[in-house]
Amino acid sequence: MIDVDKLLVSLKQSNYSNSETFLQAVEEVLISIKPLLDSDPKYHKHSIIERILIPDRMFKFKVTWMDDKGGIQVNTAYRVQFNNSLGPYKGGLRFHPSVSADILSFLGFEQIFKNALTGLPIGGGKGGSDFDPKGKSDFEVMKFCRAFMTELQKYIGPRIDVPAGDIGVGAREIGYLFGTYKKITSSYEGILTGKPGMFGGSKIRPEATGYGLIYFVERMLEIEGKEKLKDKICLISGSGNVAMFAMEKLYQLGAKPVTCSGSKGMIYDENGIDLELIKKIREDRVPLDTYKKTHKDAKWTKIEDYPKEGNPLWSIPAYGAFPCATQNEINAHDAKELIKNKCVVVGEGANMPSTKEATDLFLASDCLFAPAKAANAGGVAVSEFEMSQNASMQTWSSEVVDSKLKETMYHICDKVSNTAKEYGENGNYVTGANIAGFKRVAEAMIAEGI
Ligand code: NDP
Ligand code: 2IT
Repeated sequence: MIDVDKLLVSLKQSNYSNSETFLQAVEEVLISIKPLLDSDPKYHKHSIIERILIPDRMFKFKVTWMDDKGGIQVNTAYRVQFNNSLGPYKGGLRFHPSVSADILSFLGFEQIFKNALTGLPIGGGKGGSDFDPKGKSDFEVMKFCRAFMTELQKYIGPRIDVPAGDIGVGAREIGYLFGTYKKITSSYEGILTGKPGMFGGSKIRPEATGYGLIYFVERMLEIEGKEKLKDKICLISGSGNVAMFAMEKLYQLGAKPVTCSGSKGMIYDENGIDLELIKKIREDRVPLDTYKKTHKDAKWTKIEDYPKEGNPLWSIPAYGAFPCATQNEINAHDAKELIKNKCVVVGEGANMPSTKEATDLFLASDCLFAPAKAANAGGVAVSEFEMSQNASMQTWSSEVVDSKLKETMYHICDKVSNTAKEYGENGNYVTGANIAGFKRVAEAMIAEGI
């Protein structure tokens, strides 16, 4: 039998001792799959846990580029190829100053199980750099992307590893990265997803993570016998790709998102967030508090004015809460506030936005909790649809992609809910997601041998 507690203690004392975020993700998975590990000795016999915790490989490389003033800039970059038992490594690229081996290991590890949950043939990976696109000119971003891809192109390929976007990497960056790959290799291939449409990008890929999140939560509410989102007040954090399209889908369903945020602060607009304005703010790359100029009733709270215990965004009474910014953005205090205010559902758009303590509080409460690796899988699912379209030189319509996305999210939700029931944890979607995702990868690892 696998002694999960002993394993966690030894991991914390091992080479991973400085990988706090990675260990947080590992702990959640290992604790919740205990019922599965105890039910069948084959996972122990094939050393699946020991094997799955170590990435197949991790590249670390230097990116040297020239800024607009002629100064030489240096960044550190990585690609973690975690597990390809189910298909080519697949996962986003993050450009943010906080990027480190620890952060990308956590994201790559989560991605294995998320991708498995989609039921599609994709393995898990992640990459990125500590480069900050904020405040850089388009030309500087292009030069960074050129230098970054000059190295990354050695390791990727349509059947090897297919990166996409994540924080700080959107259509502009993907366009430059794609252009560089093409220039170096002379090959016009689907080596990235989330591409602009003119390079073979799928319809609905920009919308997919946000829309998928809301489809998942819609289904979860139905399964759990709760009221639909129509007419309900919702809280969103973040104001990037995932946040914007989660808000768009909420509006389409008749709900009212009243908050959004960024790294400098948060907006609370009781009348409902003006989504077109947020899109314009993002497009023009201007500060989020620009919103206040035209919306005098809205409240802007600077991050410096947040109370030290937590984020005031989560203290606003609402039916649904959708963290769509970054990891560990909901702490125990925030979770208590949401629970106290009788929030009915928390749907994680970002990757691991709730701390371990916050997750435990949600699971012990009446608040439904849709964990990231299930609820935000819509983005990577449509990325796989993009790979399919590229491989067969086809272009699917928005209607086709959207209906396949919805079907996929409903299917994941049903699978997670049924798996939780099967292992005696009815309503615990964390256990359901971890067991269902792990099982699919483990079966493949056993079948392929060592
Ligand atoms: P974007 O770069 O488009 O937006 C990120 C948003 O989060 C911005 O509003 C940003 O604010 C805010 N943010 C980022 N870091 C911090 C921080 N440390 N503190 C406060 N706010 C922060 O990224 P995405 O929308 O693509 O990604 C958001 C989350 O969703 C991430 O966790 C990502 O891993 C996850 N995700 C993304 C998918 C995708 O398809 N894009 C798929 C699945 C998950 P500001 O602009 O001020 O920095
Ligand atoms: O976290 C994620 O799932 C993503 N950033 C999207 C990955 C992808 O390959 O589309």
